[in-house]
Amino acid sequence: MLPLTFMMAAFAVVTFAADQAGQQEQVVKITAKKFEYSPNEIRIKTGVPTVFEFTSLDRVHGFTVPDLGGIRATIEPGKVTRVTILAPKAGTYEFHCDLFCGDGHEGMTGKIIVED
Ligand SMILES: [Cu+2]
Repeated sequence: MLPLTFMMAAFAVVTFAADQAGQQEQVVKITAKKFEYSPNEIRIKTGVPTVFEFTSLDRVHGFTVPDLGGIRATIEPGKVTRVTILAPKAGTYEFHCDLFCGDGHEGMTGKIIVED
């Protein structure tokens, strides 16, 4: 009878620590459709440029963040619309659709939560 051999496997858990000083641009993909953005709550860091990549699943929608210098974009179906967000300070910044897209348009909102 052959002795049983047990092999011990060691699993190394590799953690990637975010390097605050050398942070790369972040990309957040967001879809827009009547009458919501998904996700509609986005967390970013102060001072880290974050590219929002929008696609529309139905029609033309808008995107604006009044408290971040009035940054805005028009999101057209069939293409990717990129907007770079750079928040100078922590806080919660509301965004909304600024192109009328039908009944329910008023509720097409979201927020950007900026943390240090
Ligand atoms: Cu709208």
